Amino acid sequence: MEKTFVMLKPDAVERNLMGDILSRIENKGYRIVAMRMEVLSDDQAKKHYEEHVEKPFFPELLEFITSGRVVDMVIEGEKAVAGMRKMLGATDPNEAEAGSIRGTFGFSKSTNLLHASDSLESAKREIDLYFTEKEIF
Ligand code: FUP
Repeated sequence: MEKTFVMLKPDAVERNLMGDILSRIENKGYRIVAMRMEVLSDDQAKKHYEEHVEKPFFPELLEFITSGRVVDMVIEGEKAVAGMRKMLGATDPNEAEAGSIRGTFGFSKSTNLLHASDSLESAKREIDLYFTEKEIF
């Protein structure tokens, strides 16, 4: 069993896609072991996206990710890290597979609905950023 970190971004919440995305995750057989809605501070967003802080698109990313409610989640399941990335689809929704979440609902590379950890190491780091050990049993 693996745990991975998933975040519904402000566009997903704003567009009322939470239920649809959560049911896809549950229907896949994954367990949502922790979940919280919040508005990220600039500080939290910089920690989350530390690998992108120097990138040219970072100011736009920071503005977007702090612009509204997000939903932080820990998802558990067999091979859940790679499985969730597959369900997300490519970063650019125009290149994402048609059946993926981004391929189905997304239309912009910068507002692409959700985040999921890209490796077991990132999953551990990101879960630790958002949840305590006690919350993710
Ligand atoms: P992903 O892991 O698919 O979420 O994508 P990345 O880690 O490469 O990028 C993180 C976020 O930065 C993306 F969700 C959207 C944003 N981004 C841009 O806005 N422009 C880019 O050219 C690349 C990424």
